[in-house]
Amino acid sequence: MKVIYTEKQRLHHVRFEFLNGEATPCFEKPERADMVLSALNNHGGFTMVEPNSYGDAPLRWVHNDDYVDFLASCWDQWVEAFGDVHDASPYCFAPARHLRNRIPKDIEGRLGYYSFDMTAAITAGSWKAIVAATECALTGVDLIKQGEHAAFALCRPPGHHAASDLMGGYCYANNAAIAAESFIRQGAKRVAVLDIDYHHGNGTQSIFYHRNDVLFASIHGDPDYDYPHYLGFADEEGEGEGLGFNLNLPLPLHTTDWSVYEPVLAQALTRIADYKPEALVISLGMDTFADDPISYFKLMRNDYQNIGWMIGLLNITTLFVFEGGYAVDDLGHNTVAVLDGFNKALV
Ligand code: SP5
Ligand code: ZN
Repeated sequence: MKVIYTEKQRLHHVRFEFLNGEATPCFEKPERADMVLSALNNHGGFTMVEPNSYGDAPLRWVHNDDYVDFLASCWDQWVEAFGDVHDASPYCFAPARHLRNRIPKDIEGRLGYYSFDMTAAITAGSWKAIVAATECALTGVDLIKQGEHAAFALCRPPGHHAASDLMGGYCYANNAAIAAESFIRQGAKRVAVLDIDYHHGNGTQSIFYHRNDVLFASIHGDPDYDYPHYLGFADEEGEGEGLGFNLNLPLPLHTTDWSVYEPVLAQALTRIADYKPEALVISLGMDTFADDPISYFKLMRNDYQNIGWMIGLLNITTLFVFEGGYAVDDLGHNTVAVLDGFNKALV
């Protein structure tokens, strides 16, 4: 299987995030990708590929122009105001957007306008890394269009929390949504996105909520009790033409082990098979692992092999897009287990 990765993604390295009432070193860090790369190398059978250049036009397929322009210009505007000592981070937000949707000129006003939380800071190299991550996903789509049955886009920063004009949850550009849209723009009539990150893919859901050409299915911790708190409930089924094409499968935080997870994964895969998509995008979050430092599910190494196997049995061309996962010591092995299980289902 081909793996698309570039060192350019290292340019994004946020120092602190806000967690449990304090500033703490950011869990989403470049070492995460290093662990996956070394596990892929140790395992063998994976071919590393550099991404092609696509520029920022594909971001604009699913994100607003003004939001993309903001991402591109944020760091320079921040440095002008505050220097380059601290990462650019919001302190206020725009819940009154529905009353007055006005974008202020000040950088702090703009940061808050385009954020839904305090865990997506912008650093000197963030914009280059954000574009590079989308390019990894887009290259994966093009490899599949050229005949690969599957590919793995090792993206950083992750993307599934990013909405059309909002960043948050370590996410800025929605790599999986851009990949799905690329399949559509290259002629696919139906694409499915299966999000198995521990956290609900609120960004991806919102991007495709009114559409029936992209089915979104997500298995995640119950948002009544965990992040992203305000979306991800079972009664969110899509709207308008999109009604019936959004499937949320929230699970209890502390009691979800393989025996709970497996039948729900089977349910999601059945829905996807019934939809008959021409391509499948997996938002591959590894934070469902028992030892993840910010999540509560209890999946184990062997379970990841099974997840990959079950996805592989669908026999649909599949792009894996890396999302969360913060237990760095096990992150590589667990990720490889998914891809290895997928490959074993094919033979
Ligand atoms: C890409 C990704 O995995 N982003 C996740 C960001 C989650 N950040 C918020 C974590 C909040 C943890 N608090 C849990 C309290 C449960 N009651
Ligand atoms: Zn997550």
